[in-house]
Amino acid sequence: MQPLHYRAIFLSDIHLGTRGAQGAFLLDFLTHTSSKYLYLVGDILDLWKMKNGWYWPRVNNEIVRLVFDKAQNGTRVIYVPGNHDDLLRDLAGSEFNGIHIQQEAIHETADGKKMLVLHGDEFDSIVKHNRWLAVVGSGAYEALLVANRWFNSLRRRWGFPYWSLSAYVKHRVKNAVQFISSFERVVTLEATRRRVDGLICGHIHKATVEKVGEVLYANSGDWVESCTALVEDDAGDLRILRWVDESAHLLDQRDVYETHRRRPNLARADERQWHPQ
Ligand SMILES: [Mn+2]
Repeated sequence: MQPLHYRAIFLSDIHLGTRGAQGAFLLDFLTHTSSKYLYLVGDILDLWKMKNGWYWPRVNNEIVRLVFDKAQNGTRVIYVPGNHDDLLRDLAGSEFNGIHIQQEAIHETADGKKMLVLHGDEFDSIVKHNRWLAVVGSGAYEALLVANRWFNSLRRRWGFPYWSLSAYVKHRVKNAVQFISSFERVVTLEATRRRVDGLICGHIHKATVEKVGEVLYANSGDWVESCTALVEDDAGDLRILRWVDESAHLLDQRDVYETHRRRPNLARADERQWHPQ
């Protein structure tokens, strides 16, 4: 069966190594999609967690193997490290089995837009009132992610699809909203300064594609709460793909063309594909 094909896929803030990482959904996404370019836009491995409480279920190995597989089979994989995997920044300019590590990248879309790709923590010192960022990575945030996991395992047991409690709470916090809008402003100033058409980043766990003035601002979101990817189609259009919400529909649509066969409910993919041991 053919995977869903995109010209480029951007993923960020997967935080592999933490219990919050939604590895099963990510493996499902990587299995069912292919692309010419795959950008890993930082905080992919959570190396901060290596010091204490490194969490590495078997699904993580499958994810890593699949990414290397793609790199060996025609996908150009570019890894732009973030603040949680900043150790890899020392390796910028190197290549490992087809994975190119770069401090930042310029991605040119099919319709010729020049997009600056970086993680986004570069702006932390500029963005004021970043109280939300203090929450990200703190005990309160971890607690929220734990609650989110319990909440969703109950939902799953009762047959409801995945729903991000922590993302919901975050968007209700006024500080977070203020922080996100000032982050977006700073990002777009940087794009103007660098004379690019737009900027692609992660870091704040808030996926979006929007025009801010003349600048196209895109954020690939995260895989600890929202399970989002930024994708570019062959025309050069960028959009956010919310895998948990859209995968069943996208794969169904494809199957109507290909095999006329319905697929099982992907909201249960994590139960079907691997069993923690
Ligand atoms: Mn980050």
